[in-house]
Amino acid sequence: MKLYPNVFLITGGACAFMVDAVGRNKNTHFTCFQHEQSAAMAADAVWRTTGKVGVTMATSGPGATNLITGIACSWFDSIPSIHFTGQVNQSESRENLGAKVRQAGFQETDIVGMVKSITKWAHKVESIDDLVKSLNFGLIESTSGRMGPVLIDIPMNIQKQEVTEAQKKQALQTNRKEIKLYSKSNYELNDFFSDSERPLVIIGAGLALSSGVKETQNWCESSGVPYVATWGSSTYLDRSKYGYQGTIGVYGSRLGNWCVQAADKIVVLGSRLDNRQRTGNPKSFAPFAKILVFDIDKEELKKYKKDKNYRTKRFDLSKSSTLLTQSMGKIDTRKWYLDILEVKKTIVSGFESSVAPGELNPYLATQKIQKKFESNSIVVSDCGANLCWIFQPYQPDSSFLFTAGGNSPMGYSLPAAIGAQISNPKKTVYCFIGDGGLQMNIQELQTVTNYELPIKIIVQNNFGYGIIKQFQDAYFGSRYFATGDGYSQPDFKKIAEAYDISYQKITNETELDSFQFRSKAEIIDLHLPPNSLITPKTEMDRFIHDQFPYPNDNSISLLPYIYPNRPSNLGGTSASTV
Ligand SMILES: Cc1ncc(C[n+]2csc(CCOP(=O)(O)OP(=O)(O)O)c2C)c(N)n1
Ligand SMILES: [Mg+2]
Repeated sequence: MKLYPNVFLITGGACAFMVDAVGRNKNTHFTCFQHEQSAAMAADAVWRTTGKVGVTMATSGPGATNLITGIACSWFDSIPSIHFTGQVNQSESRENLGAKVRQAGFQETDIVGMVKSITKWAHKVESIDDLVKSLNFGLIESTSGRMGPVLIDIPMNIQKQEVTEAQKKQALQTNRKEIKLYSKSNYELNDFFSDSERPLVIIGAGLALSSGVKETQNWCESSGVPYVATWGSSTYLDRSKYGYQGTIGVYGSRLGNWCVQAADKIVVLGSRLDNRQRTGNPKSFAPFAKILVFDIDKEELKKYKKDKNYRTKRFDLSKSSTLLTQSMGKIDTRKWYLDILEVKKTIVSGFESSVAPGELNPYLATQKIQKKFESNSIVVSDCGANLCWIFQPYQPDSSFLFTAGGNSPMGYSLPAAIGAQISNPKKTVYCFIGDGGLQMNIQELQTVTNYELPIKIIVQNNFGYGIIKQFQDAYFGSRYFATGDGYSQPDFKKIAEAYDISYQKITNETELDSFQFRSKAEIIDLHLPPNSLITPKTEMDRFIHDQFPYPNDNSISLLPYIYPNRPSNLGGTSASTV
């Protein structure tokens, strides 16, 4: 458990002392961003790509509040990160006045109060002693149990104080207090699956973050239990293995979803099964199955209390070896595999995009570009249709692909790619992003240029907010308010020139086939048809395996089991569509 020694920051009056301290310390460095949001997103990416904890610094008020969207990315995906904000001198603070005024010191803002609900721990330090303790506590808190971000707010007068040698030692102390967590081994999986005909394991990001994927995959392969992944975990898997059946959820694969819907026993390892997985109608999810969920977070498990099909176990998945004590070898899954193979044959390849012949298909474009990746590269994907066009057709290879799955803000992938490139200087980093997303953090192109980061930025340019347009097609009579009507974009060639970044445009198959990545930073402007769609996709009130576009009116009949009515009859209300 280590802090990454390069602090991502924007300076300001209230954090100037600590920025100066980082600059003077020969063991630490800093990188200047153009927006604090980006600094926080980049810090999030540091942990995802190195396992070291990313750090930001920001000034009080607007600097601190700008961090929030990035902090939320770490919070929802359980990623450690530490954020230091400067605060006004204690003597100038509101607390000193004895009155509940909005603000006393210039730019004084209660950032701790604001981020309480998106951090594991947020604390305004009261003294230099408290600061030293907070550093240790914050690091432990961020990286233990269900991990997440921490914020430490430091008044200027405390920043100015000197730390003694003894205190320094204490601050750098890395011995981590083990938090005791439920690691009982008792052949749980074997017992649960022993009377199953169609067992399935769902591998979630929680298992991946706990480094348990490899072991679990081995267990599944040797036990004959097929398995599926969420998007968050899929990149950690060896997706070329026999037992792997694909991703699940609203934007999951047809086969993966079919497996969930047909299984009779499902074990879930570290997935919170949110509405991207189960849709807005959780009852329509795995209607034939008894489901056993393992999770470290007891609040996540409370969700299932009222559903008799679910059993739950609070469990630290970093101890998954104790769970997977031996391969099962008890039940015969040959028939189950035959069913799966049969369905695999029936299912259309999946990327039945709406584009006309000769136009660029966003799915095939991903696969072609992927073939040009350097080995062991890092790939970051953004938000919207472009995210689906990466995750859905992604082929097994040596790259590491990630996105901010839970928060999914437009504009994440550019700063995240910067964080990944700075902390992995020897790797090639590819940043995929929509035309809309690029405009959310476009200022960071200057960071790319300033630090000469050779990031390849591929703009999946469909000239609009594609994912929302598809939603408007389905439910708003194709009225493209604020997605086509009102939306605009600059000429990315001119943008590239302004930021002194190399530029290539790809508008057809020939150009796609022949282009080569250059060695320095570049923008590759991939022109896609504005009407490119996300396929497959589960629409409102449908089962997850019953995805658009509908191969025939009876896609449910793909199942060799008698199936309940569509979920609209199951009493659900919330949509899960965008
Ligand atoms: C910061 C932020 N604002 C708004 C949204 C809602 N939203 C999700 S996707 C999207 C459109 C994205 O457009 P673009 O980046 O061009 O991606 P496309 O769907 O066209 O591939 C919007 C507005 C969001 N996720 N994040
Ligand atoms: Mg777009």
